[in-house]
Amino acid sequence: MTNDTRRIYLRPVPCPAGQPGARRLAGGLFGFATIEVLRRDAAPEVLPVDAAVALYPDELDTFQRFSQSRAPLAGLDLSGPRIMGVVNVTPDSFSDGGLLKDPDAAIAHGLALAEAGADILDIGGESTRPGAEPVSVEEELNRVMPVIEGLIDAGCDVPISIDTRKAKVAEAAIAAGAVLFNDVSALTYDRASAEVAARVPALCLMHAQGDPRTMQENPRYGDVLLDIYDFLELRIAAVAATGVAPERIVIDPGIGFGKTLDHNLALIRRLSLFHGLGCPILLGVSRKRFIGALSGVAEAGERVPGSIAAGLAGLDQGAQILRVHDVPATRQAIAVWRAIARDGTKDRAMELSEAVQ
Ligand code: HH2
Repeated sequence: MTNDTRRIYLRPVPCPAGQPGARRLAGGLFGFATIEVLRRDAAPEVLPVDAAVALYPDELDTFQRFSQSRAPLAGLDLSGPRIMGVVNVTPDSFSDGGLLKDPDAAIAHGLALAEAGADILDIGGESTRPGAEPVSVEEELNRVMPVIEGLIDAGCDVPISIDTRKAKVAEAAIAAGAVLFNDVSALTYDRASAEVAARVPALCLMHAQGDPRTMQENPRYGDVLLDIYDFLELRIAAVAATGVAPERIVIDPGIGFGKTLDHNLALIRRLSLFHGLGCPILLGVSRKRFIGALSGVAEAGERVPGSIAAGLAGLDQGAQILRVHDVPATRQAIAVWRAIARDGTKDRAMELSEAVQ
């Protein structure tokens, strides 16, 4: 954490890509014509892009990262939003623990999510909900491996992600065919993970404050958005130094992992800040506790509408991947959202040629 009060942080403010003067944001559906300048010790300020570029020449690389298209992640094109479908093979996950009691049920669920439009399947064998107890490597392997192997044997053509903090679990999953190592500890939990990450096609670095057992007790930040930016920046650099090309990294602010309601909302509101790190952004809001707090819905499985509202707010900030339990509902929401968002992405030449026809 730098906590440098003089440091400036630049956030591209998303707008329709067709807006005059807009540059395309991370090669996606949106553009940006203004930049919000954030500091730890001053109020935010919004400037036109050209003015910001002129004022902050040292930040040229950051400006370039705002507009660069993101490389495909494990073969997935990221020019539009992607859905990561959750398959929790745990007895205690906060919203679906114990539902997939045996590997066959989990495999069938994964195949159903793929059929319903999931672009990636995230298989997890250890709950990281607030208060969760860790499980052993052996237990986690026993939970996830039959599911990963079963999905691959069943001809599942959707890429598989392994949601684990443990190098041995990631390694076995990758050997069986998983292509994304989704580590909610950003490789800080298990020393051996860096070596595994160097060999995996794609890696998700997520921010968490503290351990699941205690993380919700009293989460604190100087500035939640800027602290997490600093953390992810350091983790990307550390991982890049071990040989992982930045194009293989996806970043995630870790909604609900050591965060209060206000922290979660601040992160979603200004999520586009993280485009400055040059990696695709993954957002996991699905059914989480903050949605219950905002809506008064105690039953996690009934938080689908709130999850979609929060997910679409993330897409409005240019997030590339939504991690969700409810794939069909999310897919429907994205289809409508996308048709509305897309209007602004026509380039001027295309609009003019349409106008003369
Ligand atoms: N959230 C959970 C687990 N893994 N991975 C990423 N990258 N981002 C997230 O937000 C994220 C995650 C928690 O959700 P869930 O898997 O449904 O619950 P549990 O940890 O109780 O199994």
